Amino acid sequence: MSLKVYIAGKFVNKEDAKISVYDHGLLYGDGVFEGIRSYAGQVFRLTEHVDRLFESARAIHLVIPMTRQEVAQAIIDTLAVNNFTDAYIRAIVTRGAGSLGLDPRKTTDPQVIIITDTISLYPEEFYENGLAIITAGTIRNHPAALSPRIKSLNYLNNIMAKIEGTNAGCLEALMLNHAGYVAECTGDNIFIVKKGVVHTPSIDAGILDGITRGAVIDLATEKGLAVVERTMERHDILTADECFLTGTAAEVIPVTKLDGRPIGTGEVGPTTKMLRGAFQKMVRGEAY
Ligand code: PXG
Repeated sequence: MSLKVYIAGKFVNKEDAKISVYDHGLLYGDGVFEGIRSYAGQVFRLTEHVDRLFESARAIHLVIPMTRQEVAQAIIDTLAVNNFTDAYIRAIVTRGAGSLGLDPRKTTDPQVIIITDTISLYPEEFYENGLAIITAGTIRNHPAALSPRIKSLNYLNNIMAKIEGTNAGCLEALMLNHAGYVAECTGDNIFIVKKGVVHTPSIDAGILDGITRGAVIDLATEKGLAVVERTMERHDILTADECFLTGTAAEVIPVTKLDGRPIGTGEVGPTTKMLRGAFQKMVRGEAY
């Protein structure tokens, strides 16, 4: 049976899920999206993802032609028609088809698309041994140009940094902000552990307000750890005891090397292991 995609209020076979070549989502990257997971039949933090989708849309002056409840229900229905319990969900809202010009007023019918598929994770060895990452020369978008808080269809900033990582043989790359401080990775937020305290860049560093980031801050706090959101320098990572990334696809993944230099002992640390284990239980609704 073919995978079903939600588009224009209907479920259609994957091969038939198509939008106009005049859609400004394609022509200009004019639109927003979300990457979401479901575990054991439950969508993880669905309300937060739907809220962020609507906030991203609001920030780009795009009116989603559905209510939050309708979008949430469409996500649940898309999982159900595909019989998925553990899946990756991509919700997309485009500006809609228009003329060959930037003006969003010349577009009609924003497209709401929901794709669910199986998730491809980082290979298991990286969860055991940690990722090696590099610092990309490409800095994160200046918040006054395109706020990194918007999950927009224009990911070129991150893609340029991702290419730098790939060329250096790394699966992720660290991005600094316009002021030279640590921002985030191309598709993940970053944390360090130093002397038992968890540190992560604050949202005003110009980063995506990651939903996994929020969940891990809650989790660490519940486990009695102090969590500090602050301005961070690359120096802080190079001198940390532990480092890890958080993201919908990655969950909690250790980083053991930055720019060829081992972080801490160069092995996955105990706090990272504990948080990863607790996160995996939490998302499945198990006691952690
Ligand atoms: N920073 C950026 C720039 C992201 O794109 C995160 C942090 C983590 O946020 P969440 O809310 O997921 O904890 C992201 C999310 C992909 C992919 O296909 C990337 C993301 C989400 C889903 C899929 O690489 N990035």
